[in-house]
Amino acid sequence: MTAGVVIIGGGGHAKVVIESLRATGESVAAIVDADPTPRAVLGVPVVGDDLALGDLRGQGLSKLFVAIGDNRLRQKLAGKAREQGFSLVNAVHPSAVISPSARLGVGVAVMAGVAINAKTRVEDLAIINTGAVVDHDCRLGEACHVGPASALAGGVSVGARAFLGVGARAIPGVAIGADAIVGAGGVVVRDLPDGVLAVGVPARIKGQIKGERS
Ligand code: JB2
Repeated sequence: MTAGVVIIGGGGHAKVVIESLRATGESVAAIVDADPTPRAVLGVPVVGDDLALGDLRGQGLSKLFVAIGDNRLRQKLAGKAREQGFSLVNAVHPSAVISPSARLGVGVAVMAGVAINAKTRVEDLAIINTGAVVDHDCRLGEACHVGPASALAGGVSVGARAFLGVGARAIPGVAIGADAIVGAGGVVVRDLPDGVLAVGVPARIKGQIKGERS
């Protein structure tokens, strides 16, 4: 077993990632999950927990994707995988439309039906979820998550590990801080500081997210 992508995490996000990878002709070799109970996820064997990564690397597997929705945990696990010599691949569904002038980092998930427009930059480990629209000149920070059917107008910036819930929107040029959360359907019309929870239309700050989530 020397070909194929190793997946960290065997939950809901992994299912979508596995099908995106397969849709581009990539094979998926194995999953490691905190619950190492032997099983298969969409036909991919769960071979152990994160301690199994060393063996998989030893078998010659080198490509890896962290399919964990929690932004901070995804970032942490990606760092550990890189230390073990894995290279992070992207999972970009073939139905996504990505501008030739957009730039993607590594470990990025771009799900079915996404549009990413000119000169947008997507940093490592970001998730652009199903049907999201990201217009021109946006900057999506490391390990952020733009939820399903979200829409960002031109020039929006999203901080590292920020999370936009399903159907969230942002008007042109606003900046959403690192670790901020925008609730489902929220419409961001002015800048949001780091670490706040904002909900509603227009999105209003409801509080500060305390401590590290992982
Ligand atoms: O440290 C870990 C670890 N912690 C949790 N290492 C590894 N290898 N696996 C870990 N896990 C595993 O991640 C859990 O045992 C579980 O199997 C999986 C998380 O699955 P869950 O379905 O709860 O969440 P998800 O991250 O796959 O999906 C979330 O994020 C997506 C973006 C959900 O909110 C989805 O609805 C969402 N689409």
